[in-house]
Amino acid sequence: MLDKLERIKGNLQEETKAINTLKGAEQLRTKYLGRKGSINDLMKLIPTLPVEKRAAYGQQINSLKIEITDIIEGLIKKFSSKTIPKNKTEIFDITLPGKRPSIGKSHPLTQTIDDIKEVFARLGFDVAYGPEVESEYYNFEALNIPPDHPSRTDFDTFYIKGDILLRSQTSTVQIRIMEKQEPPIRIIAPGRVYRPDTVDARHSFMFHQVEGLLVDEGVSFADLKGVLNQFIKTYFGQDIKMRFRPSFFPFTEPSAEVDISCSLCRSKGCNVCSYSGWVEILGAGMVDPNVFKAVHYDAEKYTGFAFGMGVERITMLKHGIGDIRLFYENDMRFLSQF
Ligand code: 2U9
Repeated sequence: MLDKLERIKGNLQEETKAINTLKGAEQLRTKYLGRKGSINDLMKLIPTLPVEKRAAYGQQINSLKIEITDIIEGLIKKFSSKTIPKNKTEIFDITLPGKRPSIGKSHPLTQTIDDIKEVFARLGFDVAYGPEVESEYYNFEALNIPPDHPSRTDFDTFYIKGDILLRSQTSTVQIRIMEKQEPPIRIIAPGRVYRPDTVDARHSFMFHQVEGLLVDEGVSFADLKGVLNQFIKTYFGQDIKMRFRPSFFPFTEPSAEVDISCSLCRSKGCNVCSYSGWVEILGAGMVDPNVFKAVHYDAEKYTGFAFGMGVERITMLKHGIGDIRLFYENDMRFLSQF
């Protein structure tokens, strides 16, 4: 009987040398410790022994079982730690929550354009779009910009071929709408514009504008102020102040540059407002009668106002963004903040 125990132990030690996988170790456990395994076979022999020998024999089988268990458990542990990283499916935990797909969001410039559209939609303005490749006529002539104006040189405009160019303002859209429609007109024109500026923290060769135009009988400068005041208060905050400074644009007369009280420092003074408490956000004025002449509107009957703003500029002012290039780099560390 003791021989048998020794033989089983010897066999196990031999077989152990050939085991090099988790599966092999588990097969060994079944063979020696399973229901039909060697240890159970030995147990079954106990009742056949003389009563006085049964206890001692039982103890020897138990000791052998403990020894075999130690050896096999050791093997299982050894190959488990090797197998898991190789075969990841074995550690797949089905109780873990699933991976949430990221939903994405609009670009900050799109958000600003959407906000602007919403304010002006409430004031009755439609949205109009037009081509980015334009002619000199729509970009300059119809807007009363004379042939010798500096903005018409190739330092300030991207010419493609002959009089074909990349539009430098979205006013082209308003001209096209006025050619097709009689007043009343109430539109905003958002879109990309192009100017050959050297790229730096404040300039880009392409940026976005929103321009607005309202034409009807009896429109006054007071209407312009009322509409812009409404926009500024809704977009920047009810406590923000607005001021008009006289200016000149070929397409509006009279013209003004419009400032707001600095929303970043609450007019206390910071480097964004150059410690003046005011920042310029747009240009505006009453449509010049020469522009009406170009689109065959009766300038005696109709008056109108127009305004234009840079989308990047007002987004930077609202959020305190110090570099325009951040908008174009597709860096999620920046974009995901909005
Ligand atoms: C028509 C007639 C007049 C649009 C206007 C401005 C003043 C203006 C600048 C703001 C910052 C351009 O992006 S910017 O550099 N725009 O100052 N724009 S009035 O006037 C028009 C538009 C259309 C038919």
